Amino acid sequence: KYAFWGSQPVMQFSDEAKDVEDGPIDAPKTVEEVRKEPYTLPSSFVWCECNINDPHEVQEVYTLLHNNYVEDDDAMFRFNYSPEFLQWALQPPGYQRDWHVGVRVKGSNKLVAFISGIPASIRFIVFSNKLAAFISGIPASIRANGKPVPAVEINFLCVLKKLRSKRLAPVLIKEITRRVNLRGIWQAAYTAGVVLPRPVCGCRYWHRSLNPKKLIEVRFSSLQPRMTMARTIKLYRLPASTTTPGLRPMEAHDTAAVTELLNGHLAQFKLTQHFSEDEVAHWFLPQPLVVDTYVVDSQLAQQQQQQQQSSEAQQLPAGAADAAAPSSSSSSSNGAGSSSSSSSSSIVSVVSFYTLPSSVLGHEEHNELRAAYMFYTVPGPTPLTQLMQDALTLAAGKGYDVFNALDLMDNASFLKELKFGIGDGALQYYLYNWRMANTPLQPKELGLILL
Ligand code: YNC
Ligand code: MG
Repeated sequence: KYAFWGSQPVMQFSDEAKDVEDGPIDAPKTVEEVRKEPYTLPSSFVWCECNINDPHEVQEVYTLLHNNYVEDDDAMFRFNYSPEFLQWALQPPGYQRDWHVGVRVKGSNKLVAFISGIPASIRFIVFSNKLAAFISGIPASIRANGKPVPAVEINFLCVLKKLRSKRLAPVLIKEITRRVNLRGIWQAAYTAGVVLPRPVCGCRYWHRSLNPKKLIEVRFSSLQPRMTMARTIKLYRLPASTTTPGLRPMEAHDTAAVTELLNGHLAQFKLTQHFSEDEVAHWFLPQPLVVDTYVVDSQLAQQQQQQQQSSEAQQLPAGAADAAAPSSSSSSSNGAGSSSSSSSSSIVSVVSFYTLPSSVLGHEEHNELRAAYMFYTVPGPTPLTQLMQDALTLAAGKGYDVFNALDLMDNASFLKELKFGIGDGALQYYLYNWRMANTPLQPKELGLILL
């Protein structure tokens, strides 16, 4: 069992006793010690770099994944990452083209396998249990001592269906590891549906129906006992507009403020990512059908409130306007005006989601499920449930069929109230060449979202 993973520097199922210390598993190495030649492929295949900027090459990766990437257990749905999404996901600041690794058939040149790595600063909390307990009275921003470690996130491992079970995957993994090590990076994070040695955290997906009729038609969900379609549609109906004052799409000039909010918020989690401003601009600035980010702008909220007050005042009989003004200004209930941020920015909250449709396999009427996935969110003074209700409202308005979220970070606090249902199957988080004390983490201790 685990012929490959048993030989790798990952936490093993047999070594849980070692989990009192944090840090690298392998003895430190230098770049000079890293093997210079690519690993050997079976003789009919060759390595290639996929140029994701090239419309033809990104289409080749798209097609490989479209036909061969992750499916649900019943083979009814398959992830269908769009070419635009792949360009976003694979080309963050500092991306390396030789970490977009393909395998082609000699002669025909057909792309038959792929694996990718992207740079990311990962913050691992490095306290032993005792120290963490002792220190938990100290504010999270200080407690999260973890200096971010340069690492990679590995994703989009895929082998053509016809070439499965031939041990190609371990060769792809060793080759990307070599290429990452050649640049002096020794740690990685990745997720998978399968259980491998040894998860640092196990999460579950939850699903919120936005278009219940279609979800039932494609058998993503089923009509609950004693529920009619009409009642189901009514149950999941969302308001026509959002409720948080000052909510608007993120713009480029918000980048510094969002970076500060995001890193400050994420510092409380035991395993998370640290973002530079360039990375925030890349990962969060809205791109249609790729990523959507909204901010709560307290200045805008105030303006909206004043506008509302003056229009209310105009509707009141003469003399009543003065009396009405103070009471309505004190009725601001969402707290968006009370930024506690030290900077001068008026951004107090962030909410984001990305677009990842699935192909519906073998259905006469429908061929695509339009899914939004919750990305990083900073509630700030806005109640998280309210912020997420607005995200659902926005996603429904944009025509998504379902909104998905993991049970990590503080998400358990809103999932049931906002009518998410738990999905089948888990998403396991893994670290390469890093041991963490006190694993598995609870999902609420995890602050890392991979695409
Ligand atoms: C998987 N998902 O256990 P053992 S997630 C990692 N991640 O090894 P073969 C996997 N390993 O048990 P196949 C894996 N699935 O002998 C299987 N394995 O130790 C292990 N599916 O290899 C498996 N994409 O080539 C076994 O299997 C060995 O032909 C068997 O290929 C596997 O992207 C796969 O689910 C997944 O395309 C390519 O089934 C294929 O079945 C496929 O005989 C559909 O492989 C798509 C799919 C996976 C999505 C993902 C994250 C990948 C992380 C890889 C590990 C990265 C480590 C860090 C590297 C950088 C380090 C630095 C610094
Ligand atoms: Mg294989």
